[in-house]
Amino acid sequence: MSNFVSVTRDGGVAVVTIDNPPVNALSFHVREPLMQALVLLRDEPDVAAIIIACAGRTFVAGADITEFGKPVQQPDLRAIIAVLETIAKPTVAAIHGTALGGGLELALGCHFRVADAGARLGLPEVKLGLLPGGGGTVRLPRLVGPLKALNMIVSGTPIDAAEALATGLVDAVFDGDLIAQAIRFASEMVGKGGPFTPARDHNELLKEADLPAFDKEAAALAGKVRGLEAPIACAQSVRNAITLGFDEALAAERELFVKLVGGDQSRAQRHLFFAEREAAKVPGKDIVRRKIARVGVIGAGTMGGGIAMAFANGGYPVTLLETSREALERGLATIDKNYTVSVTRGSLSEDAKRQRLDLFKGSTDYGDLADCDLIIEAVFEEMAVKKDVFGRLDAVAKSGAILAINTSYLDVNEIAASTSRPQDVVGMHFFSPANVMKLLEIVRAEKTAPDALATAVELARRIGKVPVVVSVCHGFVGNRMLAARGSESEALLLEGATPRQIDQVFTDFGWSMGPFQMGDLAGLDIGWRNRKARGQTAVIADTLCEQGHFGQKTGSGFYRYENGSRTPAPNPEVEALIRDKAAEKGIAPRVIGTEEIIERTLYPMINEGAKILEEKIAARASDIDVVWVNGYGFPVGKGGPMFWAGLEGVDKIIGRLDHWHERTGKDIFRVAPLLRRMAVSGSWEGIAS
Ligand code: 3H9
Repeated sequence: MSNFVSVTRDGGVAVVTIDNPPVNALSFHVREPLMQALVLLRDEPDVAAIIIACAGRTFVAGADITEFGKPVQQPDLRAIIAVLETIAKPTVAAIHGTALGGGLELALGCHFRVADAGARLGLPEVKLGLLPGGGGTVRLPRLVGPLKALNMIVSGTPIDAAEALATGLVDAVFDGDLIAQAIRFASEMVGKGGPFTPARDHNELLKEADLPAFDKEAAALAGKVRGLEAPIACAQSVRNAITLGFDEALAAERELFVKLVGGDQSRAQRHLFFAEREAAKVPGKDIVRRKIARVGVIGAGTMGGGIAMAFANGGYPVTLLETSREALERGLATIDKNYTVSVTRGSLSEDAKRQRLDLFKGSTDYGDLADCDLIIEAVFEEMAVKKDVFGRLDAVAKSGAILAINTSYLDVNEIAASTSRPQDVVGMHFFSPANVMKLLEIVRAEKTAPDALATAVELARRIGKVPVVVSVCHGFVGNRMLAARGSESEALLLEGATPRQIDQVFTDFGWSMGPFQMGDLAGLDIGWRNRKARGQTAVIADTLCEQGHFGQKTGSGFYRYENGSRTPAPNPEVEALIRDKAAEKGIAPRVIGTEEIIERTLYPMINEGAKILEEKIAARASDIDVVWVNGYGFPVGKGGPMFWAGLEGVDKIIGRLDHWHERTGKDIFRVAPLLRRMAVSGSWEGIAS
């Protein structure tokens, strides 16, 4: 029929195959021939049943996201599903890989769904700031019940084939040749005879729906989403499926979809979807990746243990090295305990825990790292200590092994130069807890070989991380921009703001926590140690640390944490300390407004981001967004600092930075030339050279 949709026959069963690599998205060039095929097959007397299947690695993974924001070309997905539902002969979706978003909605338009045992099915639109706009919110509740549908649609998390079978989303699960078995299934349905009922006419589960229970669950979910519109719209739309007739609910879904797809939050989240994928691309066409079969981790403390778990979770055997048996036993016991917590929470099976623990081999002998293909150190953040470790590694690691430095600030070039093989050295800046946090800054040193870099990036994706390649500078992308924000947060305190007020501005903006709460959580001593190493000061934070107040771990920091609580309570001593220090410096407190807090904390971050781009520490503005959203909690609905700069208005940002520079003379407000170029061109692209 076309390059993208073909039809084959097996007796009376027609198999329509979509072939639109890489993920069979429902682009216009697929929808048009698909619609034609369905209309033809519907009316063809020799065809008794129709199967919709896909070539390649997956069933349809959704609408084509690149088409959003452009005029819709007909037929759209809704029109195709409407035609599907006019077909009297049995229609079967044969699902392998992932049936996501519009892909699952297409399948919901069929009378039956059969799936490969490894398939996953879901409606992840919420992660793009959308709701399922092809009838998913109206049809899914009819098959799996409103509560299950609500959870699937608001979380966006796919379910596996076994669960899909148990919930009634699919009618059969097969191992082996899916198409052959789907054909058999379709023939059986033909044999049984109709009429066949499409999902739209299954109202049984809706009639039984308990609206108060639904509303309670929806309210609980809404409480978790902090300023995001899409999850609320998703819940509303599923509720409409219960309270309105099918067509009315479908029309309401459309209305909500159109509103979301044109809004800034969805634009921001779509930007992040592509930005994450772009960030994982390393230039250079035919780079052959090195083979990584075993990973070595040096240091079994919090960071090393977390890194080791991250690799074991990705299926890699790990050699974990410590200086003493006791430290090693302690580290392994913590890993065991962490997995046990996951089992207790139900997120890991006992079997999976055992399999992961079996991947660990503990050692206190550097010689045991000789069979590792990548070795990452997580020892104390001090140049001399790291160089010592790399000297030892140099002596034992096999030729071609990648040697990775886990550092937040140190000069990776200097450490690489201290080895005999700088081409094999990269930086891998994990974020704590390393088994949980997604971001991984991969540091390309001056002499890092392209294949070593590409291997590290690919490995990061394999273990479920979001990698971003950065070059060497103090603090790389994330911590360097954080420093710009941090110094001004302190200055605002001295001028009259309180930690709680500043943190509140951040949470109102959409962050999960503000800078002071985050400092307390991470441990104020980390920044203190780093400042001391660089001869820098932060009056309030330094004084707190000198007095032993490191944040949550000591029960007090900018806030108080009574009786081991994690909930911050105001700390009157800190407020008094701020007043004293301000008086010492002759600063008279004044009332500080929300706008000023934003201008003096977030605008300098964007300015620093522009400098980072100018210096080619990051390759793209969108890489910076990926760092901030995945590593530091920048609100996804705002797309990261550089994307948000466009929403806020770069002219406005420059105007206010100029104002604050004139007023304070501080370098963080000196506008980067690249930011001025961005104001003229309106885009970050193509202005960094
Ligand atoms: C939707 O369906 C709305 C409807 O309800 C309403 C309609 C009216 N479109 O992730 P990968 C590209 S919204 C366009 O690296 P993996 C991706 O950019 C959609 N492009 O592969 C990348 O391109 P490149 C709901 C897409 O194996 C390449 O494919 N669906 C789309 O790690 C490979 O992607 C979703 O949100 C798309 N829909 O993971 C699912 N999807 O090579 C989104 C991917 O140039 N997709 N691309 O960088 C995914 O979650 C993953 O891609 C998937 C495969 C799990 C499928």
